[in-house]
Amino acid sequence: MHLERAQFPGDFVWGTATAAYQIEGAVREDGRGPSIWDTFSHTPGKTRAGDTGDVACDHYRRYREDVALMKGLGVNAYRFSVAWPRVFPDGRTLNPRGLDFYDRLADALLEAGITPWATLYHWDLPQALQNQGGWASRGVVDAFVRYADAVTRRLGSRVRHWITLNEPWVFSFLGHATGQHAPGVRNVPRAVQVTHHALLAHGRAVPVIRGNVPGARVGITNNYMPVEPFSATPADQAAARRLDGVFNRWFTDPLFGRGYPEDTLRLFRLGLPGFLQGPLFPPRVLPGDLEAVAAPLDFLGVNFYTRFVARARRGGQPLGTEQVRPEGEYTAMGWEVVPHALRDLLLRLHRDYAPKALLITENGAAYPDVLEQNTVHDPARTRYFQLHLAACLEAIHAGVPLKGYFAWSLLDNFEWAEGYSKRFGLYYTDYPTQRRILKDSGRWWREFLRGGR
Ligand code: GBH
Repeated sequence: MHLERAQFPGDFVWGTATAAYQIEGAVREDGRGPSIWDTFSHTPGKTRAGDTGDVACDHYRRYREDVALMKGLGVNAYRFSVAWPRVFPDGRTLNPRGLDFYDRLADALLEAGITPWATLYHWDLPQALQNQGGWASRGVVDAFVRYADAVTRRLGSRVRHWITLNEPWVFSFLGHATGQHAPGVRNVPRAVQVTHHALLAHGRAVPVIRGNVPGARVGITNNYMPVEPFSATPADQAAARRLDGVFNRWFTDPLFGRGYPEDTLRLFRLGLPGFLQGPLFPPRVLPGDLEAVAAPLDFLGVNFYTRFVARARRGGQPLGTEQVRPEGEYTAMGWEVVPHALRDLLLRLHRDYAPKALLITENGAAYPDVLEQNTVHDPARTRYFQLHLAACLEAIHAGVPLKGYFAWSLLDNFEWAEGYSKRFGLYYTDYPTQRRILKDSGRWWREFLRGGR
């Protein structure tokens, strides 16, 4: 495949991404308090093989080495997340030592010529706040704003790029409806309230961040799952439209001033047989909330991994909806490889919402990597990146203001409920020794990024 860096705009943002709980370890260092992921991963039966983030990639101690790895790859940006429980260990008392780490990290990145992009929340809520109701309680909004304020005051002179939340769909529904993620709550009827608190926390934090950071660039990252109908029948098209509301529009319409989509609101009241057993309560939205959620964004962050093919459940209840898994290529996560869905998604977000800028804040794939003779041959991952970068180029040529791409992930790490069994890294992490070994796909990235320079 002919793909060159020079085909992309000269000021394109090229980065890798990680998240605090997935890589840092050092869970008791420098006054850090427990997060809901510490509690969840230490609860028997919640993660594969009982894996936890206690040590992870030991990045908290090895961050200098990891910055050097990024420099070696030739990226010009790095997306990381700040661990809320390092900053507010008990949920309300500021712990400056927790911020010292991100201070050192930011300096190390800048020194290496790498622009830091910080995510404030990548799923590690302080356990103390969970004990007060967590995302299900409206009090979380003020707690998040205080946290965002503290972090951006401290880092704002050096970190200009801020992402408030990572994937509110995931932590709302997997955390509070299916219980596959922390805090492991299975309360489908109340899960929609969580989505509103998340979006409200985001919206209220945006002006606070702008106030603290000269020349701030502020956005949010959603996971997007384009939904395609299994067939052209009206029933399957309606099924796809239903899930598109639940996955995508619910988390995007309100950001762009349209409030919550009516059809999805109606659907929540009825429930989606085969998907979310209803009824789900509509969110309690107070006057002023929707205006706050719609705070103007500098960019919309897109995490893309796969699509969803939907069809109406045959002979079932009227709103029955189910997933179809077409023949094709799948990753080790069981996610279908469908690059055209990324191009279509970018075109659609541009057409329907016209954000000032779009960035791919995560894209990548897990494959069953094997370390042999100090290398990992992972041609499928290289191809995954190439195909998705080609899809990005098509979108750019069609006029989409796509400004950057972050590969998930810099190195193999704690893959949430899947523990260490799934590897997404450009570097292989040898957990017993904490050695990082560049995979073939990482080599490909290095050559790609070197070209056109
Ligand atoms: C991201 O979430 C996270 O931000 C990151 O921390 C994580 O390590 C990374 O992805 C890899 O998992 O089974 O066909 O229904 C990913 C969000 C949501 C993407 C669910 C795939 C389900 C696909 N995911 N989705 S399917």
